[in-house]
Amino acid sequence: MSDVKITVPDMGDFKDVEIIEVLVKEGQTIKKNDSLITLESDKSSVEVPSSHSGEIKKINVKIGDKVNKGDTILTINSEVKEEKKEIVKKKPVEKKDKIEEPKKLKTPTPLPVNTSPASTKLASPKVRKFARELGANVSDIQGSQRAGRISEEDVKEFIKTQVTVNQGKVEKKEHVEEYAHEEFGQVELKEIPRVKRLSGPHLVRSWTEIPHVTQHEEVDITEMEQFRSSLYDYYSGELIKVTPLAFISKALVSALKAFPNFNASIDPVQNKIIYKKYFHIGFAVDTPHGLMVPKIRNVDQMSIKEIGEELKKTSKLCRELKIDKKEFFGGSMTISSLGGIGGTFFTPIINPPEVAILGVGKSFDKIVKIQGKIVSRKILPISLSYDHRIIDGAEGARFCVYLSECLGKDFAFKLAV
Ligand code: CAO
Repeated sequence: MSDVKITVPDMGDFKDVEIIEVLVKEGQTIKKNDSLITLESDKSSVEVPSSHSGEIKKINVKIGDKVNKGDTILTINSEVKEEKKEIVKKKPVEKKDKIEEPKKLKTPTPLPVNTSPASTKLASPKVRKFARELGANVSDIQGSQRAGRISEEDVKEFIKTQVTVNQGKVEKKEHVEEYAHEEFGQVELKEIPRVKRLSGPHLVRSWTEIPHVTQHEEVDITEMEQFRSSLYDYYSGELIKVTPLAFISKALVSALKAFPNFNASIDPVQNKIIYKKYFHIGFAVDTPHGLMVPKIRNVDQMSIKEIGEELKKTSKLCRELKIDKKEFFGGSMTISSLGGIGGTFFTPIINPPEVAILGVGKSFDKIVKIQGKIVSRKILPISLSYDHRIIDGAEGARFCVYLSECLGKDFAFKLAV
């Protein structure tokens, strides 16, 4: 066993390339050719493979670092004392919608390197080839396997969403504007940010494959808001700042316990419903890089204060691009809260494989008549979208009513359960 430094290989004209993904962790045992990091220049993406097998002792780089040839990526405790020096080649693929065959390289390339935006996705060479043959870009495909790996089935499903069958012929849907935008005035062309590029096809799939129903509700949160603004730390006497989202998360867990169909996923292969026994809530986080939806695990076991802290911590990790990719998977249901920004009702798009999503707007004061008296109440607008294949309208309405009760005047009793 000896320590081996794995360095950034010669990548031709790649200079100061940014690391967009670190695909391994310290302590992890890796095999030769396992991908270590993904580099992205303005032309292409490259996965750098390991030249040795062994256990990772130290990772010297992080997402966002800019690296050059010879920079140390990591040190591994290798079983093999001397292996062939790593030579990594670049097979840049232009960032186009269509995947093109990589150009022939001038120098021999002993290690396989995945390149192009597609390489940021996990998929076997066979699946990549299959996708290429069908004219699909694997970077557009959502993987259903462990860690988001793409299977042949995922490629087929993706193709189904991209084509229409016309008299037996398969045609790719491509809309071309009748007039170019420039014909109407000055325009500017920019790259679509990476996170948006990745989430776009996922949203299209959800919107086109899932029959969405959205139910809107005005929830009276007057008492909950009075309580929230009066939260003080027992020992320090300081005001505890928790946003309504922490209470809403807790209420959502109660509703998920009462309505298990909402904490479920459809298994299209076995044609069955998977009921989840855990309560991992996803949160839509607005970041400069685009929308991300990390999960907060086991929310049922957390206090409102803990949920508030976890929300802050997780959204910070997203905004700094330090969140682990796995945290975007394995959720029960998602909350998309625009309450900190403004607006009332909207149509949130379900985040598959989940079957429902809760949209939250900004609370407002409303004059209402209660028991013959005109009073002002604090109202929270919510919008619940659900998959009509497994949740029917009556259940959707009952879920909203239940959720409203959990946030209503008896919230303290309801949430304590
Ligand atoms: N009604 C009224 N006020 C609200 C509110 C609501 N529903 N929700 C939050 N607020 C208040 C908070 O109390 C806080 O007030 P103070 O500054 O006085 O403390 C302020 O708005 C800002 O809250 P926040 O947005 O920073 O915190 P949060 O816990 O509510 O949300 C997070 C955290 C990560 C969800 C949020 O920052 C975010 O990114 N939201 C955007 C989500 C999004 O883009 N969804 C759309 C997805 S579909 O494209």
